[in-house]
Amino acid sequence: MELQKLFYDGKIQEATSGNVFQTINPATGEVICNVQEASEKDMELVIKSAKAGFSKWSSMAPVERGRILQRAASILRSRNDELAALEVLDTGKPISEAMVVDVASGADAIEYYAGIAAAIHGAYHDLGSSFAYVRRQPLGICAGLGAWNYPLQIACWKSAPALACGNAMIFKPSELTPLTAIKLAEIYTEAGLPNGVFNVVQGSSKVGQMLVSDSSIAKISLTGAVGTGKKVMAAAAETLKHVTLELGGKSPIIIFPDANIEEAVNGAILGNFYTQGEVCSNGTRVFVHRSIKDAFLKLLIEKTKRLKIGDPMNEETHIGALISKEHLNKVLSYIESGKRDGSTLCFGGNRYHPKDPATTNGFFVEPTIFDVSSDDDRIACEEIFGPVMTVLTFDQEDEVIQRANNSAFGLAAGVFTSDIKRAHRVVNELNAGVCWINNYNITPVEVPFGGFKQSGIGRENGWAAVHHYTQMKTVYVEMDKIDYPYPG
Ligand code: TXE
Repeated sequence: MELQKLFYDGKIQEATSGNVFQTINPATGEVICNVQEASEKDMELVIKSAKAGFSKWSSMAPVERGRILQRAASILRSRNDELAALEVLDTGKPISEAMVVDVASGADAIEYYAGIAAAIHGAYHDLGSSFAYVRRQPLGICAGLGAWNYPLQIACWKSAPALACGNAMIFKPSELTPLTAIKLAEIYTEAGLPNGVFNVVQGSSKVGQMLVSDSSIAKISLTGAVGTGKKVMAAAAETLKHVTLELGGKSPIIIFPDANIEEAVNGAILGNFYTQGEVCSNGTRVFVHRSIKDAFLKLLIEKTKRLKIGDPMNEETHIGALISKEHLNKVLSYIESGKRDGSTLCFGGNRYHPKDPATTNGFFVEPTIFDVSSDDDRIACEEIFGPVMTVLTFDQEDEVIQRANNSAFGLAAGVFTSDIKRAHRVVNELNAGVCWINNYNITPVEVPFGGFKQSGIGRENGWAAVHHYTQMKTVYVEMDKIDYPYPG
């Protein structure tokens, strides 16, 4: 694949840093291509382009902005298969997922915010002899910092509301998955987006830091690790930027005795092994009531045995490759710590080498299930970000709520029960930004997504994102006269 570059002023541009980095195919361990890293000089040109783009875009009628975004959504959908294959090449995730989730969920977001663009409104306040109105205005140039698990979806989830609200965006994909954000930039341009409104820069955290520290940038939206969120928020304070953070999690799934066990097993598999476990909202602490624990584990292992690991481009594959050798080793080290801590390894627990010579050196690990005896074990507390499920046993409702909430994270939670009162009673007590009852990881763009506590700040999707990508201006209109303010 050809050398990857930057995108600003409506077209592909050479970077001038002289630095290139490689992007690796996780399924084979081979280099896909080189990517140019942006320099400070490049960033100045990108910001200049974004300023020009913002000026044009923010003065356009919102309904026209919506029309351009609608066109972008339909072009994106028309290129689903090509972009899904490219995302698989870059991330190692199975094609069976990318074909139905990654591009489609990005297009859904662009389509949803295209419809909202002309509906963004303020308020009118009758003050008697005078009146006031409140209007929502764009922030200016917003920066998106992407993670590597859903590169194209993240680029869409950040750019769609930003652009619908009249902002310009500079997006930096993760250095581990640089390939699809540029395609989105080309699609936006083809749809009629003015030059400079959506720009893509490539590089590591060094380039991310250039964005966070630049005073021309009004807002940062990050998806990434908790540690990164803290660094970005601290650095953004220097120029008092708006910040939204989508960070990690170690979310609970709670399965009560009256749950449909097969559906609970399906939910636990969906919430732990889909995208080989590289999903921030995964329910990796599965609390199962003691009375159904054996039946749950038996069916879970039976279904997990059927999962096929291997070449992500094979439509039969369920478990693809982890993003990098380093990440594979991180996940394997957690598995080893689980074995050392005395948890019972019920299934998996090893690196996997497909027989196919093309993928035998890929970064594969078996879907792994631990029956954990202590909530304090590392594998039951820390985000592993791989296909490693910890199963914990509980007896009482108030006990499991306390244990589920006993985490620095608060991203998501799942509750499986057929008792509707219990479902809402428990969800009411869970400290999590997104909760699912009798399902898991379903994230329609219409509803907000984001976490409590260390899992982040702010929300993506839904109308909530409009509040994060606009600022309110109050206008007071005097219809009478103004008197001299002092007596006499
Ligand atoms: O995130 P990183 P990565 C978590 C998960 C995973 C970890 C690493 O725990 O193990 O994040 O994933 C840029 N200033 N999630 O590498 O390292 C960086 O270049 C400015 C959860 O994706 O946090 C990248 O573009 N920018 C997540 C982006 O920030 C900086 C999904 C994220 O990088 C920066 C994926 C800095 N100081 C991983 N440091 C989710 N919530 O879905 C890094 N970056």
